[in-house]
Amino acid sequence: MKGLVIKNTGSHYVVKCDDGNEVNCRIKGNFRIRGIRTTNPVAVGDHVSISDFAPDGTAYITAIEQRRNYIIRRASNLSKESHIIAANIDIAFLIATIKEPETSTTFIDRFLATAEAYGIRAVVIINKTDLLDEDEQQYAEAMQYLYTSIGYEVVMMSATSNDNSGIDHILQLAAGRISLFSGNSGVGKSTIINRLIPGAGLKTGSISAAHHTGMHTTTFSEMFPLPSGGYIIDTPGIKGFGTIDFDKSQVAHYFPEIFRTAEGCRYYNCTHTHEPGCAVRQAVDEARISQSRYTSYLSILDDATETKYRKPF
Ligand SMILES: Nc1nc2c(ncn2[C@@H]2O[C@H](COP(=O)(O)OP(=O)(O)O)[C@@H](O)[C@H]2O)c(=O)[nH]1
Ligand SMILES: [Mg+2]
Ligand SMILES: [Zn+2]
Repeated sequence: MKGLVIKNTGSHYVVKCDDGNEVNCRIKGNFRIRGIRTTNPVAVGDHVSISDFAPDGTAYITAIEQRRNYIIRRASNLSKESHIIAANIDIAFLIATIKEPETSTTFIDRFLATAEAYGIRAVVIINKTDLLDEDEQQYAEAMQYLYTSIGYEVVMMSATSNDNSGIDHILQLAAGRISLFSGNSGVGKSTIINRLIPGAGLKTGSISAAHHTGMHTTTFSEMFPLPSGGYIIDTPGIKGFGTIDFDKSQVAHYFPEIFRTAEGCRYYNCTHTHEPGCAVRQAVDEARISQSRYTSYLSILDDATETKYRKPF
């Protein structure tokens, strides 16, 4: 029988079978996927085959279909092992806020660059617009303009207001798809999911943030079915995609406007930092590329490794 993994509790998996039943499954100890060192070889979003039931009522996952993509984070800063957060994601929503808390543009840009690297469509949600005074509202609109002009969809909304337009917009984007919700603690992820899925009953509000910052955060993922079809992945304690090791020569590929502009650079391997004839730096000087995006590019470049980045899928 075949099905979709909708929950990962660490020791077992819940598989929604094609016949509609949900089955508790385990994996055999020696179940490994070649090429990945991971703490969990199976993740939510995986399409799997399962065995007949064992006498105790559980079944075993016997095979995983090829993934279109998957997102990982390192199990800990020191570890070479990765944790797969989710597989086969269609769309990634970044929930950002101008205040309470403030989401930095570096955080947004890292998220967007990582989504580009994974080949996952990304949407920016600017939530809590009800809190903004006139200046802050203008700042939010400037952000919306910036990211829209690069090619990203931006939704402005207030999850706690009666206005449904933001929620409706997300519903329309998420229908029939597997969606990931990311963002810093306190930006309103759970509040939004509760409105998308009446009855989801996610806890909201003052956060056990302290519990979510440690290296050893338990990372159980769950997918919630949308009434309109599709699933939303809630990843407690995960701020974004986690760190991926960018290769220095690839970073510019993940900033669409920098990548486009780099065609005009004198040197094909221009890093857009110091080279003469750099079209990117000229565009920053002339404000055709935003300074904040360029700063984010430099900060990712700074962290990136010289070694070749291997696409994890
Ligand atoms: N004023 C305002 N508060 C919001 C909005 N969305 C969420 N909140 C509040 O922000 C706090 C954190 O929300 P929560 O959904 O738990 O954030 P999460 O940590 O991202 O899941 C809660 O007190 C929510 O009621 C909004 O649009 N406007
Ligand atoms: Mg939450
Ligand atoms: Zn350049």
